[in-house]
Amino acid sequence: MALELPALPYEKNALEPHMSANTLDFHHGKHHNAYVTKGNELLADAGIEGDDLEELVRATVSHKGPLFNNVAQCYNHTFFWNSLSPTGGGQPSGAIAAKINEDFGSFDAFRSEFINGGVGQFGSGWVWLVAAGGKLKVVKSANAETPLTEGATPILVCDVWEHAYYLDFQNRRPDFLASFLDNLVNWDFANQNLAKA
Ligand code: MN3
Repeated sequence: MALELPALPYEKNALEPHMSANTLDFHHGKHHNAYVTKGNELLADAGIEGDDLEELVRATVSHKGPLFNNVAQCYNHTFFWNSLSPTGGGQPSGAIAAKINEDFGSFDAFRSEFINGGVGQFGSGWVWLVAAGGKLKVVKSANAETPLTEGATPILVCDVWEHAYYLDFQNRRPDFLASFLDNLVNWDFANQNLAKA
């Protein structure tokens, strides 16, 4: 399969005022699209094929460098768009709510750990909620790195590259992370991923 730019699962202005259509124009239409274009060139050069995006990420991890970076960024961004919802944010419900309480002690403890993880990622990267070894954990990854290749099941992700928030929040990454959790995070998607973990 070739990499493709997926349609956003909501209208471009549907996340306003928390994430602007302008941010999505650049972030989805330019940044993500550039990873698709470059990733397809490098996959063709390397003669690597796969049936789905996760398989391509696993097939390129040993290559490191631009090939893995562009393919993994396609996976990470697609996962990020699905981690957002116009009706998201706030307290979780369902199985993910109980599991967060079990593994972090409380929703507030999880919320602090997730925000601190994103703030503490020096430079570009991602902060994730993952399931690993039967437990939920907050992990961060640098640049294009993804817990998919570390044996963990991704549950949610927030992009903390500056391009994810600079147009809306300028340098205020902590405010962006708080807004992600309070206004946008898609707990239905988290529950779907937890069910597969
Ligand atoms: Mn990004």
